Amino acid sequence: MAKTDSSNQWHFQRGTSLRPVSEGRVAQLKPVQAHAITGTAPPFLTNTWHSLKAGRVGNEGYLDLDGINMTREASPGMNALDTHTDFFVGGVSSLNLVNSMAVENEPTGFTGCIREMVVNTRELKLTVADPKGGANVGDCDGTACGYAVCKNNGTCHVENSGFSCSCPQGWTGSTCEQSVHCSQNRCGAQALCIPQPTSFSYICICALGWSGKYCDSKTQFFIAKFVGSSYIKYTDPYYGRRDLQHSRISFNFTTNQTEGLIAWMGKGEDEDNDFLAVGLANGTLKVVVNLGERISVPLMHSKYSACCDERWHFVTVVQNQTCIKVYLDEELIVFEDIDPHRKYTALNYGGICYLGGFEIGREVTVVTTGLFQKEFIGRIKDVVLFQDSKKIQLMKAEGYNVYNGNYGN
Ligand SMILES: [Ca+2]
Repeated sequence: MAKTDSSNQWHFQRGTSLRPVSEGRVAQLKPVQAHAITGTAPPFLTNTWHSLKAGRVGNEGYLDLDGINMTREASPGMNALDTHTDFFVGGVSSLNLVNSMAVENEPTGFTGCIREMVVNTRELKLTVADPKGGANVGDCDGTACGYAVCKNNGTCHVENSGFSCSCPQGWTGSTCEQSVHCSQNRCGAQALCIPQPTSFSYICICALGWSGKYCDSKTQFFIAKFVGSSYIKYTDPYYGRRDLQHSRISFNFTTNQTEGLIAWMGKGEDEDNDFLAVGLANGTLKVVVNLGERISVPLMHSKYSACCDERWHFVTVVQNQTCIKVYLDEELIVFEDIDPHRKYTALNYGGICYLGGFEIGREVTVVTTGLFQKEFIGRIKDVVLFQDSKKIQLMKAEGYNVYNGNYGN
């Protein structure tokens, strides 16, 4: 890919700052998107911003500059890229680190401005506080109107005293960060205000352990009720000593819905993360396990309907390397080897277990890439990880919009 005409090659050299230098080869870009906006460097002397996207789909690498796309096939034999290394932007600590295959001439650092650096879906904050380190980097904009100072499509104006934002309709605050419907809300400190534009009003969504219209009453429970847009994020304190080749999760649930993600063991941060997921799809139990590269297919068993009857059901999922067993109401309903080649055998779930869904604003369909359609509505209790003798303490987790389900509805 590097041996193309000179203009394409320029794109590349700029593109090399997008990926970990230790990987060396351009064609090994991640199988998902990375994009950045660069500008003001020769031969682009126009002081305008340019949009650059680079990535890989299958064995095709692509590069897109201001909407003009260039796609080439990668070298054969590449099927994965480990990007869990340091990311360098604009240059590296030592130019000796740059693999000679990545550039045609001597490597040099980037001169110009870079903003909106997004890797997969996560933006790298190019601020003083966020990166691990850096040198010789200054503020680029030079005015108080830096990149994305005004939120929600507000327009920034430079003022003598700094900046001001003109906010679009429905938004207010000095940086347009607040919905007008929430500008005078009564939600307590343990709550999020969610604007309801259709009713010109708002609702309060309570942090785990709080309840009431304004989230000002403390609550405790052992049965968690998920009402929609609800989630619990539990961090496993014993993760460091777990045997990740033999994992297990069990819980009780009840619902009247036919769709919903019940439990997701895994960080869910990017699509390379391992996970073990349990939920409902079309009214039946669905289990999906990713031990690496998403090579296994979802496991379902339509014979045993577990939904909609509002009765308690007991689920246990056991992973012994690549063998997965699923028990529903103490009956074995799935027993499958998801990868006889044993390419990946450990569930590296990062010590994170989500129940019911993900953080507010992170849609279940997006995070699960369509494996599950929506968040869980119903009740969950008795969650046990591995062979622990105790249930996890729900009240010690992080969560929102989860309420006391101990009694009745
Ligand atoms: Ca793994």
